[in-house]
Amino acid sequence: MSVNEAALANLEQLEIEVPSWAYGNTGTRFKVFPQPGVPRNPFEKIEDAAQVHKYTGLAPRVALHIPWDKVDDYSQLSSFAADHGLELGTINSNTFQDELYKLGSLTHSDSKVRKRAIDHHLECIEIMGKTGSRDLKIWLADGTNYPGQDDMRDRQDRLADSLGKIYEQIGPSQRLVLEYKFFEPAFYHTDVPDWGTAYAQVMALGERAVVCLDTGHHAPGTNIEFIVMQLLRLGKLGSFDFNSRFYADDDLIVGAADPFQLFRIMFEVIRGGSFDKKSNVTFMLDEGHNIEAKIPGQIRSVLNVVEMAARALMIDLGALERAQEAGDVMGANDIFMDAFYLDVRPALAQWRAGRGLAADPMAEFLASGYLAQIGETRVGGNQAGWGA
Ligand code: PSV
Ligand code: MN
Repeated sequence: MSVNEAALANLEQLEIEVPSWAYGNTGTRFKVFPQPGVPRNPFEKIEDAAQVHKYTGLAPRVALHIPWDKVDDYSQLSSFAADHGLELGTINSNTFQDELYKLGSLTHSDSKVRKRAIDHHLECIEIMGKTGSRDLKIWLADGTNYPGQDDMRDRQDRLADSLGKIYEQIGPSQRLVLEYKFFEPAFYHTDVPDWGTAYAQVMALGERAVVCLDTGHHAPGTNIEFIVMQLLRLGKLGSFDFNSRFYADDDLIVGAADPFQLFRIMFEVIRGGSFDKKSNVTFMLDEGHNIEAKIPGQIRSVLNVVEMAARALMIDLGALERAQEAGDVMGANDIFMDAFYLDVRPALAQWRAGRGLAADPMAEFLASGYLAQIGETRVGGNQAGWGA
C-alpha cells in the first residue's frame, strides 16, 4: 500500500485549537512543577501558541480559560493574537476553584450559589462578544462523594434550569458546549458523567447547544469512537478536548498512550463527514505538560493528530464498503489495519515542505533558540499556572 497523495491533501482542512493553559505551569495532585520561560500573562501564552502554529501551520486558534486569562482589554488581546497570526477560540468557564462551589455550582441547592455560577457564564459570554469566540465550553466539577449526600435528580433539574438561563444569552452564531467526565473531583456521582447525560441536557436547550468529548474522560476500555460516531450521527458533537490517558484524566500528549485509538477516532470523524473546514467540530487540545517542555508538548500533540488523521485518510473507503457488504470480516479488517500501519511520515514531511512549512517542525522549533530566549527574558513576575 502506498500513500494516496490526493487523500493526504485533505489535511489542508484540519485546524487544531491549542489551550492557553498548556503553556502555564501544571502538575499533579502532589506538586506543580515550574519551568523556565513560562508565560506570566495571556499575551505571553499567545506568543508561545504562535510558535506551535508557525511550525505546524495547523494550529491557528488559542482557547482561553476564564478567569485564568482575564485581561482588561480583550480587543487588545485579540489584535495581539492577530499580529501573531492567531485567533482567539473557545472560552472555557471555571467553577471548579472557588470555595463557594465546594458542593456544586450550576447544580448547587442554594439558588444564590447557582446565580453566581450562572453570572460567571454570562460574563464569559460577554467576553466571547469581545474576542469573537464561537464556543462557550462548560465543564463542571459538580457531583457528590457520598451516597445520600444530595438528591441526584434535583441536581439534574437544577442543572437544566441553570443551563437554560445561560443558553438564553448565547448569541445566534455562538454555541454552548457541555463537557462530560465520568469522575473527579467528585467520586460517588458526577452531575454530567457521560455523553448520554450531556446529550439529554443539550437537547433540552436547543440547536446551538452541543457536546464536548474529552478523550480522557471515560472509563478504561470505553469505545470512544462509538461515541464519536453516535454524536456525529445525532448532529451534537461540538468539540474534542484531545489528550491521552493511561489510567484516569492523565492529560498527556494526545496519541501518546494509544495512537490506534486516535486513528479510530479520526476515522469516525472522516466517516461522519466532519473532516472539513466547514465542520462544526472544534478539534481542541486539553493538556497539561508537567514534566515535558510545553511548546514541544503542543507541537508533538498537533503532529500526532495530523499523523493519525493522515493514516485514517488512507483507508480505501470503497474497498472497505465492498468488503463490509460482502461480509468479508478479515478482508475489511485488513483494509482498516493496512492504513493504520502505513508510515505516512515521509509523505507528511513533503506535504509540509510543499506548503512552505518546516518539514520537521519539532527539529526546526528546537533549533530556533526560542526556548532559551524565553528562559532568559521571562524573568520576574508570576508564572501562569493553575489559578492564575
Ligand atoms: C476537566 O478535567 C477539563 O478537562 C476541563 O476541560 C477543564 O476546563 C480543563 O480540564 C482544565 O484543565
Ligand atoms: Mn477537557
